[in-house]
Amino acid sequence: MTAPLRRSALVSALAVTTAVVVGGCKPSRPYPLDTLAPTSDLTKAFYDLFVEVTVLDIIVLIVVVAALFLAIAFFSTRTGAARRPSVKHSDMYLEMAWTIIPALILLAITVPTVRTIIKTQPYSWPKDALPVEVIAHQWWWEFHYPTLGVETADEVHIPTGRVIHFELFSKDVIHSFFMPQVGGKRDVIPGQENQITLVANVPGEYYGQCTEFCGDSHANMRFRVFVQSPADFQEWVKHQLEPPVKPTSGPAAAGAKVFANAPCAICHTIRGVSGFSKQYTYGFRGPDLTHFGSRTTLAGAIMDNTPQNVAVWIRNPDEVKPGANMPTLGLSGRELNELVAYLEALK
Ligand code: HEC
Ligand SMILES: [Cu+2]
Repeated sequence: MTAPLRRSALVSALAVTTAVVVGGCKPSRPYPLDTLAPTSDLTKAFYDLFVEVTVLDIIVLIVVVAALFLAIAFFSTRTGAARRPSVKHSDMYLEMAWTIIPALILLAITVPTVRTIIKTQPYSWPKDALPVEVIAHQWWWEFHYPTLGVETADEVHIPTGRVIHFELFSKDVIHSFFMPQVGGKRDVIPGQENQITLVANVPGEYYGQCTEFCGDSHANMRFRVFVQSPADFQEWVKHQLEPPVKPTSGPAAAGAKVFANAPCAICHTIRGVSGFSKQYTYGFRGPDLTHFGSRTTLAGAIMDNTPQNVAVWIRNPDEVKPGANMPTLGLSGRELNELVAYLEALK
């Protein structure tokens, strides 16, 4: 009698250890691409589903492992004389049991899964939702706010507590829009409009990343999401709508001239100063630079926006980001420094 008792103690110890290890897997913050730290209704719905299914999985695991250990404990050969298993052609009850039980488990997973799928579809959105157009390019993200007249790149700002309606378009190949803590992931497909609706709840700076392999610099196609209080968001919009800074003296003013004379202007819009012109660029356009200096990152959020990094980028974009669709224009020395001073002045 003591042997099975010791064995059942071992079984319970194993079950408890498993539960503790699995339960302890939730990492501490901050991990920027962590999907277990939801900050919107959308990511919360995914997270809840994940927890529900994981709990069910653990219950199944415990039952199966316990049955296995009990079988080992009670049916192993003890005397050395091999016991032959009974031979049966079939067992209707056993077969029914192993068909019905898995069916019930699958049903238990299906119900919350389908509920989450329905809950996270952008079937309808309220009239006061904020539309944000997301245009994916190899390898950067363009953001338009059609109702606000704002245009920016690689850094999207959204207010808390309001339905955001992302409309996803691609200029070239299939990309995927993913903000692990805020929302997504949804494919961005040329010739088709996909959508995401969500309400963000927690102000902060979050990471985004293209998650569909889209060419050489796929891994360099990142972005940032700034979730702001409605008042801070209004402030940002107001600033973005202001005309660009026009420096009148110093290196920045000289840089404005370099910008106008170099081919930068045919790909980059600076509102009221330059505009993208398709005929020279074979359709490649670059990010709107009207308020470039107010962005914290550049080139698909792969570098911090510092004068040094901007100079490195302009000197040779391809070296920073293999395959980048911005040409190397051979600028260096004073011209380059003036150009950088101008771009950074575009706060
Ligand atoms: C043929 C079009 C083209 C020309 C000409 C061009 N660029 Fe670009 N530029 C791009 C593209 C495309 C990107 C985005 C690259 C990426 O991130 O993959 C870019 C990105 C940038 C960025 C980073 C912007 C951001 O928000 O991430 C800066 C700054 C920039 N260009 C400055 C310049 C300057 C200065 C010149 C002129 C010396 C210039 N560009 C000429 C196409 C062009
Ligand atoms: Cu991509």
